[in-house]
Amino acid sequence: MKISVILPTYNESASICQLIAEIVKILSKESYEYELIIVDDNSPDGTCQLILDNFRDNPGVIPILRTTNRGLASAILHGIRASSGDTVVVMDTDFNHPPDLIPLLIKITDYFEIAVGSRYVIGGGMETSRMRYLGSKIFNKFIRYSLGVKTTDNLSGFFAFKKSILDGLNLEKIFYGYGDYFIRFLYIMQKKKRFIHEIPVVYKDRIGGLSKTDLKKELLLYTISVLKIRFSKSGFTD
Ligand SMILES: Nc1nc2c(ncn2[C@@H]2O[C@H](COP(=O)(O)OP(=O)(O)OP(=O)(O)O)[C@@H](O)[C@H]2O)c(=O)[nH]1
Ligand SMILES: [Mg+2]
Repeated sequence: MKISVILPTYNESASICQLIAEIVKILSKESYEYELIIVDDNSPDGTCQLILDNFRDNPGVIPILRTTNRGLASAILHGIRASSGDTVVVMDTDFNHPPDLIPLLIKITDYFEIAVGSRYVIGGGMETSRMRYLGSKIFNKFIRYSLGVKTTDNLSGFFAFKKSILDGLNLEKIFYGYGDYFIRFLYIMQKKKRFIHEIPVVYKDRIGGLSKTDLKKELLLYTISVLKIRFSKSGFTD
């Protein structure tokens, strides 16, 4: 089994080298064949060059520099398409998503097709402000009830899956925008009756650099995304 870890970056020079080093250590310890695909959207802070300078000797660390496109979801899709593993892990690159949970997510994909790190199952949480946690929790309930999905964290973005589940899907219809791609991904996978298992994750605070998330803008974008799925004639599954 080969693992492909997809790491989207925009101005993550403060944490990316530490993150890559930790993931390499974790996957090597588990004796997995692996590749880390970092998709950088030409970060002005030189994230991509920093990776080249530090990991040139490791063929399993593959930075991709995108200069014509920008955006979280399309970067993830770009990484998935460039990957050669049969199990894919997707995560943020600022330590919000704790890398030590990667082996558990991978193990779960032996039994379920998709493993998701959730802040809203027992044991999960967020180290950030209580307001942000509560706001996100309430919004996730809105997603669940609007779309009739069982998953509790539809904005997680920390997940692992068998790549074969993407076969035959129109991925451009899912992987666009920002964190809302994950709402579409989980919705379509549940419509297709894929086996999904959520494990508790406590989001850490980013360890450096600046947030790319504009909460008000994302809230509006995510609400529109949910309503589009809810009211699409085909139920978004064709
Ligand atoms: N390639 C690429 N990655 C992006 C882009 N925007 C954000 N990212 C990455 O997506 C992840 C999530 O972005 P963050 O800024 O951490 O968003 P957030 O987690 O909501 O905000 P924080 O609470 O500050 O961590 C990070 O790993 C970013 O580097 C983009 O346009 N292109
Ligand atoms: Mg973050």
